Amino acid sequence: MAKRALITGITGQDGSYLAEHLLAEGYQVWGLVRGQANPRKSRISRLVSDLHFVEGDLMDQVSLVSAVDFVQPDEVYNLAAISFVPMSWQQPELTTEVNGMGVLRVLEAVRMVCGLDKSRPTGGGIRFYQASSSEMYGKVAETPQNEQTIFHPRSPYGVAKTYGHFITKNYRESFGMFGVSGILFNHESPRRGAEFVTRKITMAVAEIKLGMRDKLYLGNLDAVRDWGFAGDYVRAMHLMLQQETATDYVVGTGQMHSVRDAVQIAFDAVDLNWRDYVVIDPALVRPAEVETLCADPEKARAELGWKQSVDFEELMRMMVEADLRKASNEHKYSELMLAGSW
Ligand code: NDP
Ligand code: GDR
Repeated sequence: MAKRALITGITGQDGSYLAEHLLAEGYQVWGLVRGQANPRKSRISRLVSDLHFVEGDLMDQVSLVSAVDFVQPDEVYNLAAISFVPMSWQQPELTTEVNGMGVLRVLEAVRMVCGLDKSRPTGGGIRFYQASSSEMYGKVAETPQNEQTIFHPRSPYGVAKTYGHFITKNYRESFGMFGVSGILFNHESPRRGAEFVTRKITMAVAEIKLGMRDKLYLGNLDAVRDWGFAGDYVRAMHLMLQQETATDYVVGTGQMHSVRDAVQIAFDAVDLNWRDYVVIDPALVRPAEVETLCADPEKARAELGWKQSVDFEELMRMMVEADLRKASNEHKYSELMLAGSW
């Protein structure tokens, strides 16, 4: 019998890559989806015939219990979240509800369906993955950051993720649940949301190259991140749930780059000078910035055998190429529309 996986956040960047990976591994893959005719299903449209869907929302405990009970999964991957950090200052309560309390609700759904308690310390059969984040480190105490580094989150997003992280650990310690948190550093792809800095840059570069616009507005160019490819990171999520013991892992490349480096690589890829196009907009600077993040992924490498297959330059070029193809198709389409030949 094929293993069953339930993915919350399946319509997101990571959900789409994880669904592909688990299908390739022979899983029956279920996605928790919310809302009517969810417009974001486009990321997984080519997989739709291979996937199964169940309705639910991280704000609604009953829907989560019903979903877990209906699917009877072997593995639950909790990827759903409000994931754009600046939004967490505008909607701190909603962010805390979804990214913090939402984790508790999924854990409770798993616990209720399994009837987990101390008399069943192996965890009742459902393994749980929580999408923790390097944003929990925030104002870093040491570089690089590993599983022991102290958290000092700098946004309502980071604070809520820290709650999700510890409640997962607590359910592991309290109920013997097989619950793990992957502390993942930034990972990107051509499917990355348009508001995140790498994709914002690559979309702008493509449109500038095609003459569709002439400026790119950015905030802090000095921020440093450890950026990897999302397709690599979902392999680590899966591997974490295949181990004998549940424990948390840091996943990242161990390489640091600034936003300025990302800009430079992307503009170089189309032979343009970024200084002619980039404008600093102080409104895009965050109330409390995370200046520098860099992973120490040694434990994931040693215990999971995980390593990245795409480096930062390749990643940025891959994204520029994908956005050039996309923008040029849209450009051709609008020219045909204007010429009245469509
Ligand atoms: P995305 O923003 O692309 O996807 C977020 C997903 O969460 C969407 O599928 C969205 O569904 C879903 N969602 C939001 N609110 C709810 C809700 N109330 N109930 C159910 N589903 C909801 O994020 P990513 O794929 O980039 O990230 C996946 C997870 O990993 C997130 O938890 C993120 O915080 C975390 N993370 C991401 C990192 C990264 O660099 N990408 C690094 C570290 C952690 P809908 O389509 O309905 O809006
Ligand atoms: P981050 O990613 O906040 O690290 O969270 P993002 O790409 O939004 O920002 C990275 C850095 O770039 C700086 N920056 C800008 N960012 C955006 N979005 N837009 C700009 O114009 C801009 N200019 C400079 C930011 O200040 C920041 O320092 C991502 C999300 O996927 C989270 O969900 C995840 O938990 C973390 O990565 C790890």
